[in-house]
Amino acid sequence: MERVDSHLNKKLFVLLFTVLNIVNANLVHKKFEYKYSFKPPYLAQKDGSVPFWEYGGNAIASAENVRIAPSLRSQKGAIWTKTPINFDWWEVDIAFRVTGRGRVGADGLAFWFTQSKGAYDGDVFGSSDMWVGMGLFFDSFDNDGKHNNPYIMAVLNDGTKQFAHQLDGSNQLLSGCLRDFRNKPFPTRAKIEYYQNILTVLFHNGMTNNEQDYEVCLRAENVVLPKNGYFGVSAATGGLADDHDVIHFLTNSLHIPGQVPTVNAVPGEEQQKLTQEYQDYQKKLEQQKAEYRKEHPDEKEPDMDEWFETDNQRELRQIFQGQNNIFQVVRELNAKLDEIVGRQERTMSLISQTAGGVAPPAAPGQAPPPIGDTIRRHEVDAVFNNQKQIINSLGEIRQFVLELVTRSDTIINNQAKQPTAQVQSVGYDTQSLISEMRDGLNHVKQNVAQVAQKIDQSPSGCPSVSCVSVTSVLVIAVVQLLIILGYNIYRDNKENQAKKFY
Ligand code: MAN
Ligand code: CA
Ligand code: CA
Repeated sequence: MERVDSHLNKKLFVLLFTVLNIVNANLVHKKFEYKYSFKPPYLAQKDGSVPFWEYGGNAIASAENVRIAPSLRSQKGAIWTKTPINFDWWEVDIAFRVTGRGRVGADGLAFWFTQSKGAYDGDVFGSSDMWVGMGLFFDSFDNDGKHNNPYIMAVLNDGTKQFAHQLDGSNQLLSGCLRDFRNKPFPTRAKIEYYQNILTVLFHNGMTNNEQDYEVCLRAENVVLPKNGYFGVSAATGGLADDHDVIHFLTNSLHIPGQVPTVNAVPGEEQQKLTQEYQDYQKKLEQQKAEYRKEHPDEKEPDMDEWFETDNQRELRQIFQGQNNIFQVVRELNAKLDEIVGRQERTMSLISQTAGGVAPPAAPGQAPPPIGDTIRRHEVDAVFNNQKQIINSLGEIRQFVLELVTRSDTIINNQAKQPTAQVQSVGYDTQSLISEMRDGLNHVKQNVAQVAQKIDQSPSGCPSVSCVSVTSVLVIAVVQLLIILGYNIYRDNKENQAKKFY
């Protein structure tokens, strides 16, 4: 019961958190801070400078990225904002690539927000130790041999602590997560948010190019960072080396609802500085143009149209981007569909297994196999066929029985008509013969009795006429009877033999 309650509480918490996030997202005002950002194309200018940033050590900036530390042994480099920030809360999105040919690389990359700018060749991932503020370290190399790198961690410092490089800062970190960020197909990304003293780090593992694929790495409350600090990125290699490239650094200031700065509220002094900066850049550009013309007097004035895209080019680019987006969406849908199909197939096979016997997978375009104890089409057909066969057999049996009946009827009739048939075991003639014999014998008996009576009535002594004795008469009668019986048996035998042929 308690477990159910805690589960429910967790769910409610997640729901509340999501709702709060949505409400926050709708209310928090974001402003892009170009002076604390860099991105391609034209990330670095021709002279190699990155506007509003300063870099040093082994760092090299190009039009496409800033290589903070190259894949050579013992390199250190860093890039820092020129000016401190003038807002309290912020969100920074950095896209970077840590690449190297080794199975293990080193040493890693650091994102900084500190009270003052750090060094360009320091001891902590290429920048200064004993910093005041926060360092977010992407530590590739497992110095303490705990098999827990690459690791991402936030470390706070009040300027008093030395970073324990050999322990990978394991006793100093505020919070962190174990994530691989080396050699990914797309740039890895981190979104670092500092809003109302809550520090949140989201990480994108670079396995897709999808903006939605961030996941939480760490979240810490009651974090106090310096006011008006500097942003920086540094990197270092050691005995092992990776390339450490930052592709973009995009800063947004975050403003609590009701405290949103008015758009034109640029202080006069600031405005003047900006105008001055702009004019300086313009001058520099003109100078460079003049120098170029001097060096290449034969060359025509470059066609300015080539420098900018035409309407058609822009339209084409937009179409291309739109198509790319559509392609991306279709690919995601495809992946989801594959996942659904996979799940369905797994469920089907599980169900058919539990129902007894594994069903064959459905061929594409066919109906999926039936589940549970429902009957299948081919089984229905088989039942119908069996039924048909049974009906046919029954018809044949009926026919056979009818034929048997008629035949037996015929036989009975024939037997009734034929006096020799076995129904009458004794022949008709024999019966009449026997009754005739019985009658004859009775007649003989009567005669004998009459004779005996006459003898009794007559005076004693033998009659004058000669007479046959009784014994002789009886012997004659028995002989007669035996002859008749013998004849009868002989005839029956003959008839039986004849029937066998019939
Ligand atoms: C050497 C040293 C370490 C470093 C590793 C990995 O051992 O330079 O400081 O972390 O190589 O590069
Ligand atoms: Ca390390
Ligand atoms: Ca470690």
